[in-house]
Amino acid sequence: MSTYSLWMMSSEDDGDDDTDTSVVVKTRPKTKRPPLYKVLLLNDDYTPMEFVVAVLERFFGMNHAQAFEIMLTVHKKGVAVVGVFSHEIAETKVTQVMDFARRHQHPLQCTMEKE
Ligand code: TYC
Repeated sequence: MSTYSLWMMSSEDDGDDDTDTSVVVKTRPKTKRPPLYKVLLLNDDYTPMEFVVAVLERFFGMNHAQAFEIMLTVHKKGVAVVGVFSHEIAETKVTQVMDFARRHQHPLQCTMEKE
């Protein structure tokens, strides 16, 4: 919030202008950026590839080619980061994916972790 602080340089300043050695010093306004969270998609043996592609298109705004590529990465490596968001948005994405998977009776898992 504060941009400036006032440092009194004279120990015997009686308020007269002639001895006032005050100096204005800049301080850093320490505004911390909120932490970011990775949303991870996990591989399993049962969820159809096309369902995962649809999830990535629907909830992560990927086009079909991007979605297919990320799906294949998860399939081969076991896990991939599918997005990085604020805590609230990441939580929403995880909930949306888990609800969608459950509704379609697929065991797809989606989690989040602090970056
Ligand atoms: N391994 C699944 C299959 O062979 C496909 C799959 C990919 C599942 C990515 C989950 O997050 C996943 N049908």
